[in-house]
Amino acid sequence: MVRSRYSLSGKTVFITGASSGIGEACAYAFAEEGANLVLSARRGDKLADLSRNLDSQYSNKLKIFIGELDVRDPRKVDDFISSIPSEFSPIEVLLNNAGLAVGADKLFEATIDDWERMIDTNLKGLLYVSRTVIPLMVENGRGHVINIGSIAGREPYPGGSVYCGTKHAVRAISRSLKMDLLGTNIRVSNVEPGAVETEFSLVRYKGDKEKAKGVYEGLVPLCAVDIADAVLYCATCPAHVNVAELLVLANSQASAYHTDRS
Ligand code: NDP
Ligand code: 8X3
Repeated sequence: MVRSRYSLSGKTVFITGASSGIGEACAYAFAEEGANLVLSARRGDKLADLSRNLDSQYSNKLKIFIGELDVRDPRKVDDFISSIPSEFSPIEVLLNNAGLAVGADKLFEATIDDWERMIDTNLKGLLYVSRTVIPLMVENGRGHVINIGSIAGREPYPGGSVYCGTKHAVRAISRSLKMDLLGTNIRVSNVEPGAVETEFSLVRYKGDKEKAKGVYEGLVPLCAVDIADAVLYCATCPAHVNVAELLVLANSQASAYHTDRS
């Protein structure tokens, strides 16, 4: 038997944090499916490059709307979503991907500013975007919310108290949201990557390239495309299937604490 796939051709996918890493890889993956794209992040120059590359790769056949959006500001989230041209309606897939870790300090030594950046982005930002987009999906009777969680949402590790806390919250929110949406056709998936080599560690270590490189030393980590594959799998399952949670680790990683660096 061949797996039937949910078609995304001509449907709209809205990605937060599309300017690099997993979000960017997902933009390419959804483009390959023929989806139209709404791409947001704070770095507009990166989005413009991405949009140009997609236009040239797909000969301007896809509709792409890009816009700068800092998900930490609820008013900007509302304004951004109101500014999406009507030709992109309805939004079929919302990929809540924007997120970051800042620092890896012990809880009692970390700075409040680092905590606030993580909580405001990973947790509150995801909530603001979801609160604005999901009513449109409910009205339309269809949709799929895909949240990027993390192995850190299952296993806390030292130096990760607040980052792990935000990703545990994303997991809980994903599960509650699905309960809230029972009776609609809307799906909710929580995709939970292990170590993926992106700009993530460079951001976490505030531009320290050596420290960032050290995270992946000796490992064969995941790359962003591996997670885009997992996201696409969730989004293309037949409409009666909801992949609720998907933990994806590199073959060299068994848990947050067990990695093969040989
Ligand atoms: P990157 O740093 O490469 O990408 C993060 C993306 O989030 C960027 O596009 C960035 O865009 C965006 N972003 C950050 N802050 C904001 C904000 N306030 N508003 C809007 N966009 C924002 O890292 P990844 O691709 O690895 O991270 C993507 C997601 O995957 C995150 O949620 C992360 O927690 C999660 N994850 C990553 C893992 C990893 O090992 N890499 C493992 C598990 C989960 P810009 O700076 O332009 O705003
Ligand atoms: C990122 C993965 O384990 O570095 O969410 O926190 S980890």
